[in-house]
Amino acid sequence: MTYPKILTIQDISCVGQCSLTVALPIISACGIETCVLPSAVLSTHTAGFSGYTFRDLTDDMPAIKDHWVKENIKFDAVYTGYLGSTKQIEYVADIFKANGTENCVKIVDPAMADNGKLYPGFDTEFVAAMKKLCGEADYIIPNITEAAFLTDIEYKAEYDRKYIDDILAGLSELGCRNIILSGVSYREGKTGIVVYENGLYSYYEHDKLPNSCHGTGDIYASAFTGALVRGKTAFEAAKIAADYTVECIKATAEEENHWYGAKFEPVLIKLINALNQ
Ligand code: PXL
Repeated sequence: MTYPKILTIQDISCVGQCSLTVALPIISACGIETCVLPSAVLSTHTAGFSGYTFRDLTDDMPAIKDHWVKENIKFDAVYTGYLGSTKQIEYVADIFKANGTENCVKIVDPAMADNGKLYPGFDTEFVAAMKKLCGEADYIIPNITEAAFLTDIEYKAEYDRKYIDDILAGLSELGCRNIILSGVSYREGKTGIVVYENGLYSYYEHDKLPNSCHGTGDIYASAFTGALVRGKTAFEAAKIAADYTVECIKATAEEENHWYGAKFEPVLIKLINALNQ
């Protein structure tokens, strides 16, 4: 990959520092050409705002794909985030096949749930389709809630290593080769990332900050994707993305009223520096 080209498929929440408004700047800052396919346009994200607009772009996807096929446009990596409908998940699988280079890296963030609950608008049919898509991915990046839905294992806020091992086994059964499981905390004041590559477990632990903000999952997945495509190993990419996300949360804690997203912009330079080390 001399000058890699990524396609990222997720919604545009016009306001809210999540999905495409996070993925596009972060992956671009990693020095990678970033193409986008918006899955939906919302006036804001759905976590904490009410009365948001939602324009589903599912029906536009096949024609966009066909145009790219006609123009012989191929992507070295495809990274998916929040998808707007079950049908869209099927279209994404078509894009994996039709628009990926021979060694295209497929990264799926099954962005659909957090804190034990599905996001508004998602149902069991969507979860079933997401299970299939995860089976086709090279890397999946769920949090524990998403992993619990994907494996039909009961969500627990407190757990031990055995619970995590069961989740990893369940995710592997879907067909995922590499699993990046975020928000795994085994002790007070700490949290971390499990990197499970072809059955091998490793763990990067870092401080758990007292404040949390919306959109950090998208920041994490975008930074991971950027670092991976820049040639870092999965573990290095997981570490770089975790350290960057922590910096974003710290930057956000300085302002009380910034509840809807994380201030990822001022600390982008730290991500770039980490990539160049
Ligand atoms: O950050 C995930 C996300 C992305 N897009 C939309 C969302 C959410 C989470 O709530 O609502 C529209």
